Amino acid sequence: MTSEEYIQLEDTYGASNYKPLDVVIARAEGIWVWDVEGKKYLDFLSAYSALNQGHCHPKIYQAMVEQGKRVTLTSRAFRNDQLGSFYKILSEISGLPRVLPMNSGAEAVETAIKAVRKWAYKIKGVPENQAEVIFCANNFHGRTITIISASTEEQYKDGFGPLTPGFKIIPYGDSRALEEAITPNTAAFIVEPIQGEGGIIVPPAGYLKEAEEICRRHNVLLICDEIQTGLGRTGKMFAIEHEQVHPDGLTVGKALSGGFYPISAFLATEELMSVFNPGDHGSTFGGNPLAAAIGKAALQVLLEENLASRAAEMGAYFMEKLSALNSPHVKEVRGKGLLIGVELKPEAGGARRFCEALKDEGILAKETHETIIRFAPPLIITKEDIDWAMEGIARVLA
Ligand code: IF1
Repeated sequence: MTSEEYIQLEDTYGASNYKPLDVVIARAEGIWVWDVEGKKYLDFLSAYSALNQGHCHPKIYQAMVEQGKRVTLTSRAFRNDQLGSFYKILSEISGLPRVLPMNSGAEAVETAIKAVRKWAYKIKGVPENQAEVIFCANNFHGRTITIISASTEEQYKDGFGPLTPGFKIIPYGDSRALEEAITPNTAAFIVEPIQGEGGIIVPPAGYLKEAEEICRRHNVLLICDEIQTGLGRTGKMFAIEHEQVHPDGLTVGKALSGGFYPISAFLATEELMSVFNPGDHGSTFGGNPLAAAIGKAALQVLLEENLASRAAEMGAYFMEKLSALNSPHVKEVRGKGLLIGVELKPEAGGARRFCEALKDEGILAKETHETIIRFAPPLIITKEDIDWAMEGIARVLA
């Protein structure tokens, strides 16, 4: 079958909830993917940062196959021999003592929202059903009805009401706005260290640290959503490390499995996680032994290959090259590590057509918010790979 035939088949049966680039990927390895005609592309999206280790990493694959022969699913009604060691490595790298394993990022965020609300009622003493959670404008934390209730993107909410109450929205990067939004009923502030979908928005230096101090002062929990910024992407294992921020809770997902399997988790302090009693919360696949084995291997690869510091080095190199282009279409190059956004000027006609042109150069990148091209390759990318890509990027941005 040709790409066109695959597209036709997909469009005959599928819901049209995405508008993908028309590249039909049949094989992937490391930073490269091949379409059904055998054309090769460099993957600058990494499935929105779920492939920090690169496509089909052999070590993670090996762990999946080995565990897949032993036992894949026990449910949490029973125990298994993989979960405890997965908890341990995740707790050690995050510095948080307790782990609640889930599957998708949204489920980890939902877990965090449940935890902070219950903490407000049972520990802070907020009156029942009065807990408030503060989010930032332009946030992205997932697609469930509760999570989109905190979104400022109209399209994400349109037609899905009635929405979940109890959320307040403040501008991103403004710690005074945070302090002003806090009331005696505030349970938590949930924030991305860098806004991904929002357009790779890096907050002012010191913002997260100020937010941490304000939350501590007002007995409000700080939850950082590191589902996209975590696991090496911004040049540290977690983006909060850039400012030595210590949140009460953290959500992780995406690269937690190296792209092999949906794995996410909510990590928290003893006090916050203590709100969950047996039977309060869970999921059929949450904490399954196959996920745990894959997750352990995915984390070991990050550590053994020093992917966080590689992201810092390669990201600095790549951003310097992008800025040096001095493209007439580019308004700003921003980001941290290998989470990079190139914002185009309004008169450039939108990022989509640049992404189409990049595809013809063998480069897969995705636009966000109309005018921004996101560049987030696997963290294993080398300077030679970047130099190769820069030739095509330079032609398109010229
Ligand atoms: C889509 C965006 C990125 C996330 C953060 C939680 C989640 C995500 C910071 C939920 C997921 C994905 C969702 C995917 C595209 C992608 C995305 F464009 F939607 F916003 F990365 F920026 N917190 N982001 O980035 O995790 O439930 O998806 O596992 O919905 O199109 P999930």
